[in-house]
Amino acid sequence: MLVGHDKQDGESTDHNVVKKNIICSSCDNNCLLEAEFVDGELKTFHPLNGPRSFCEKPFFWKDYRHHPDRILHPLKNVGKRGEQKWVQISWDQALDEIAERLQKIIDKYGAESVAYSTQPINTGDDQGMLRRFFNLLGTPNYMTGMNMCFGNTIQVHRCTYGNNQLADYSKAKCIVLLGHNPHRRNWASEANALEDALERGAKLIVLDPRTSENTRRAHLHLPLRYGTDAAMLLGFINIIIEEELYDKEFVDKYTVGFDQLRERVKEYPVDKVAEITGCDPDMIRQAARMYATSGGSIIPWGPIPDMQVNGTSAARCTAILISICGFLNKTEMLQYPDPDLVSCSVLELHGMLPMEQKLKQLGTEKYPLLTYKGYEMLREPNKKVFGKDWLNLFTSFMCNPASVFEAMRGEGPYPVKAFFALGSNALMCYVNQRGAFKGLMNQDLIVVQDHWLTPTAQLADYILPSDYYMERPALRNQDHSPAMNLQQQLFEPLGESRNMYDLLKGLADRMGLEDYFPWKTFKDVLDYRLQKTGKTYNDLKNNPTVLPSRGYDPFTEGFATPSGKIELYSSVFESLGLDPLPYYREPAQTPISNPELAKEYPLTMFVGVRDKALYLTNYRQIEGMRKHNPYPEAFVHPADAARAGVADGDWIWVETTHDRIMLKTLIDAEQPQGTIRIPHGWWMPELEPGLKTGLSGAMLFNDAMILPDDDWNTDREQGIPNLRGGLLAKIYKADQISK
Ligand SMILES: Nc1nc2c(c(=O)[nH]1)N[C@H]1C(S)=C(S)[C@@H](COP(=O)(O)OP(=O)(O)OC[C@H]3O[C@@H](n4cnc5c(=O)[nH]c(N)nc54)[C@H](O)[C@@H]3O)O[C@H]1N2
Ligand SMILES: Nc1nc2c(c(=O)[nH]1)N[C@H]1C(S)=C(S)[C@@H](COP(=O)(O)OP(=O)(O)OC[C@H]3O[C@@H](n4cnc5c(=O)[nH]c(N)nc54)[C@H](O)[C@@H]3O)O[C@H]1N2
Ligand code: SF4
Ligand SMILES: [Mo]
Repeated sequence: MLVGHDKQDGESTDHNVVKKNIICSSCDNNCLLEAEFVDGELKTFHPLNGPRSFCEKPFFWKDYRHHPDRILHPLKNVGKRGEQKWVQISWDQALDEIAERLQKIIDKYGAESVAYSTQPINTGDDQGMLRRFFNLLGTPNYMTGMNMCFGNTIQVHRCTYGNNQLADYSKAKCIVLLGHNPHRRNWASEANALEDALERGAKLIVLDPRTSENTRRAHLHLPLRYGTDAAMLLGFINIIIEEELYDKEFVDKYTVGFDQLRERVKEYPVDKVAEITGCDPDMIRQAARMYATSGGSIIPWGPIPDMQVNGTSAARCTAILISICGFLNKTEMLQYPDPDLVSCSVLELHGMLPMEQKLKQLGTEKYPLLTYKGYEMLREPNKKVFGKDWLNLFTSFMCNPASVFEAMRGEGPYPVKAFFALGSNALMCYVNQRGAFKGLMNQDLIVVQDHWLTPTAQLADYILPSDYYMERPALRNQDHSPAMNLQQQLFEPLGESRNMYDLLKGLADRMGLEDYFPWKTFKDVLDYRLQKTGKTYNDLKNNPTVLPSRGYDPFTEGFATPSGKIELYSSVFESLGLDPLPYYREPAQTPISNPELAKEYPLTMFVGVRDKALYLTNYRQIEGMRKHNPYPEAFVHPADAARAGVADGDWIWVETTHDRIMLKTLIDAEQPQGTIRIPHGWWMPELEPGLKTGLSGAMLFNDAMILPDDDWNTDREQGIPNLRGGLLAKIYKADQISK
């Protein structure tokens, strides 16, 4: 499409300029960008979200797409597991062999012996096809690292008001950031929305133990102790109720359980909260008042309170604050599935997975909330309000990853013997990495689809090459949000790389499931999803965003909860034997709960502060990105460094009661004394692959090595591992031997 002729300095240059919209998937913020081609070459990107800038990551597309390490052909390991004896084979051979081996495993151990891990936002883009395939195969054992990131919060939102809710920065008069720290190189479009809100005069409250870009400009900065967010929010609720700052009419009309809530939060008077969090009581009062009385506040979702032992309670507290202050559907928008689209949940065919198999989902007994079982009471309300059975809000109906790795090691109720990591660096994106490693080593079949020989891929039997996001069309709409974004395909897939749909269809065709995969290409699936609109993907692809034709008004149509109201006291939690109200409990490993241990392990750990130039476990092979974050860095306060005898730039061991990893010291006076920052996602692709190098350093550097998956370190309700506070560590120079 010719959109215009550039004119420069009055001269006609007659360049052919073509613009195509994409959903940036260089991270999971998914900024909408316009890719500009000049004379057939991709030259630059422009933001479509507004005039502000975005981050540099998409500009590395060429280095990424054409990187010599990118896997462009199917590979088979003909040696022992982890031996790296790779031979190139055809897609047909790979699919034939995988299908045959998979069938043998199912015949011997049952379909539930197959587990799969993915990343639903920016890698798979599977449009319901991934879970469709595995549901038809008969296994309930789906998992994703996103359960630690948003997935578990959505589950809490749905139990409280029936669906996920998202903050609307454009309407906010006051913004509360729970640690969460958007800036230009960390979720740029959210950072832009924050910037706009602040320019309009919105107030900013930041709860963060350390100083950051956002604490510096906050109207109130509460430097709370790591891992105490739930206590702080219980304190806020108590103050707001005590001082009658809540919206009484709203509470009376739309909520249930207010009296029980009032009684519960009385257990969190401000002085007690000040003691738990280490913050000034007057500042806590001021923050609670500012939040409740602004006329429209938001608490944008961030993953910081998600990954704490009180993670579910913290998420419950935010949902309760939003509700009792009457901000729901004013500044905090309740989401719903687009009624005009064939829903992902429908495509997933959860109904085809027999109930008997659903109940075999690993972790169901211990952590039912995220599983099929946890949905029991929500099923009818979802049918009634949204007209959908088995409505998957992002990571719903998921097993517990720790239980899967256990079963992979042969320690579960039944064995897991086949594992698929499709767009997931599964070894590194959960916790207890050594346990995950042992589980992977005990598999009969591992299939990975990725761009790189990741540490997970190094353990595979088959690696299948994936297309890059700019090499495929996309229609981004999942059932937790009605907005639909579209992406145009910029390039053809390189080499033999293929879309995940082709892989799934290839297996389905070989395993007697071909009738359920009638679409020839991925684009046909997108057309199928759009069929109710009377439009095709091609008709719509020039629009970056298409909004649904109608909305949803919970106040007249009801909330998709068992009571039809906002459940401050959760009946779903109660039915599952969980505390229906939020609470705070001190984690097992803090200087308060275990002062003896703290003598030997004096530092409180938190995993966080994302590396600005990198994204999770990715990009370490891209030189232009890596040069800004060359090493995994531990931030250490000068006094703690002096006590441990380490200097800036020293390699150190960081040891917990679980294991130890090696990091480089970055002495940082802004890191609170007695605490240490652990980065996530570190391996070094420049190291040889294989067991000798600990899978290119993953077993030496990655945070998941020192994080246990034991019950004492997980959230009680959803089994989410704790990464923020509540774990103690000691450090020593890497050339010293631990006692
Ligand atoms: N460049 C880049 N950007 C990214 C990513 C990346 O890898 N690289 N990853 C993306 C992903 S997947 C996510 S989930 C987001 C995460 O991004 P954010 O939500 O911004 O999280 P972090 O940057 O890890 O940490 C933010 C702040 O939380 C504070 N914090 C740590 N523990 C606690 C605590 O217990 N309580 C409170 N209140 N604060 C605490 C830290 O001190 C830190 O200043 O970033 C996204 N953006
Ligand atoms: N220990 C620990 N675990 C964590 C976290 C942590 O801080 N510590 N953070 C959590 C958070 S916030 C999140 S969001 C999750 C993220 O979990 P994941 O999203 O699973 O993490 P990534 O490391 O991005 O892994 C994605 C993999 O997909 C590959 N990939 C990229 N694009 C494509 C594609 O188009 N197709 C295919 N097939 N593959 C592709 C990448 O190379 C990479 O290997 O992890 C969570 N897990
Ligand atoms: S923040 Fe950067 S990498 Fe992430 S989606 Fe936006 S432009 Fe892409
Ligand atoms: Mo995340």
